[in-house]
Amino acid sequence: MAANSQALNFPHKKAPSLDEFLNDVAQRNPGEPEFLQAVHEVATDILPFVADKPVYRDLRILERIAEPDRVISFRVTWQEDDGTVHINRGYRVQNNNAIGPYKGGLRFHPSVNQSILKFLAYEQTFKNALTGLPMGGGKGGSDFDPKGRSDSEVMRFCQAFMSELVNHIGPDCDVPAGDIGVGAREIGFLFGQHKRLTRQFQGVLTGKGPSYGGSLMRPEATGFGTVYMMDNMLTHRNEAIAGKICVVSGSGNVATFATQKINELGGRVVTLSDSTGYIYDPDGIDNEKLQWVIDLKNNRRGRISEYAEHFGCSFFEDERPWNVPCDLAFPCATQNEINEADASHLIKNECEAISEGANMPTTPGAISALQEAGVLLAPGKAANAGGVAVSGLEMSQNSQRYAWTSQEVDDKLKDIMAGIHEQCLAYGEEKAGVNYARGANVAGFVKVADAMLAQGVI
Ligand code: NDP
Ligand code: 2IT
Repeated sequence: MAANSQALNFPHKKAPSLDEFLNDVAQRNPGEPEFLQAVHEVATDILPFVADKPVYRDLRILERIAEPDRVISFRVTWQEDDGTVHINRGYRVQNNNAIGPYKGGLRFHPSVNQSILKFLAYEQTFKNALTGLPMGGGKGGSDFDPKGRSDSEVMRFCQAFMSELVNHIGPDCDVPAGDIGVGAREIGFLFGQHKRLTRQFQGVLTGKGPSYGGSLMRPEATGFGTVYMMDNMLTHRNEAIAGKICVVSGSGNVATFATQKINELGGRVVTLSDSTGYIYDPDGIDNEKLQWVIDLKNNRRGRISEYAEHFGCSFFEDERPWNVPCDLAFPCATQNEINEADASHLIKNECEAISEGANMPTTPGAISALQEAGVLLAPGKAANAGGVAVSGLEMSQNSQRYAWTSQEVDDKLKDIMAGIHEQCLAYGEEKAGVNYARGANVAGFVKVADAMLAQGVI
């Protein structure tokens, strides 16, 4: 095998210890705590795995994935409606394209910086591998805050952002999509500007509207997929979502569609949140109330506290929902939203399982505590992969100049999530139960690593 013969040309190298590896990454990436956190979490599982596999170890596959192929940053200048000039910073991190074109979302949020986008692009590399579709890992975005901006301001920002990004993306090179702060409205403006600049109608973005090449079910895919992952985990132990009390954080794309699918499967969602706090509705957020939330967030662009006023329930300002008693938890807002104190509440309340709709929502200390307590934990790179999976299906449909029905896409999404669950079992089954985090890390790594080996030292 070509990969083995390459390895034979290398002198035997001792695998670095976890500390040596992390010190090296820390020195090369100062001031990037989120990136280091993501690399640490994967390395903890992969270094022992490669220790007796010289073909991966000597060719330094893990070290290569932890150095993005490139990080592009650029100025974005745009004007407010009153003429005020604003300067933001835009980024695209192209982490790894061993198994396909770079693929991953764009995040518009004031917290965005290089560390956050590097962690997201790194995670995306393993996540995309788990889907079984040919997509490499990338992520991008800007510290632009769409909150409180008019549609025309958002449009001008998107046009300015795309005027630079256009130089770095393409349907066979890098295909962005949405993430926090980037939904259907923003994708539409970005697509329009890309088309204007290139004079090409291309599948260069996913999450497009269905009238211009978007896949049916892409809006639903991440939230639905996160619930399918939970369903797979529970089915594996002969249980079901029906009748379970569910705590969901966030109230955006992922949280709302996760809530819809939980309702359909007979669970009861009692919380939603945003950056100002959470609402607790013990009667459950049924589909009628959920439609009200979707309108609040997508059209009126209001705050979740308005739900408590409208439906007469409690709002907890500046708090997160993890101390609410629950059977199942679905963090669907942002990174590091479950810390050790939150984990101890979940454990005390006998939460059984967590499916991460968000990327890296659980801190390392919280992960250890939850795993030790026997709480099932599906990591974001497995549990929220349904979104990018349907993005991959959107790329396939664009290439074929064809559109599948909602049912066809949903069936494929279910199969993909079942396949991800199987891969987690294949590499994560342990005496004490299934370590889904380890299973996802190793399965994702093996796929990317084998492609890198086949393609030589580049
Ligand atoms: P949205 O912008 O639609 O919604 C984000 C939600 O999270 C909002 O309720 C927002 O509240 C809340 N939120 C964002 N930042 C913070 C913060 N710092 N503290 C507290 N709450 C916060 O984004 P998505 O639903 O698309 O994304 C949610 C998560 O899911 C992210 O981690 C994203 O990376 C991940 N994800 C998204 C996918 C997708 O397809 N969209 C795919 C896979 C993962 P507020 O409105 O107040 O800011
Ligand atoms: O984190 C993610 O997987 C996403 N934001 C979706 C990426 C995509 O390309 O659909």
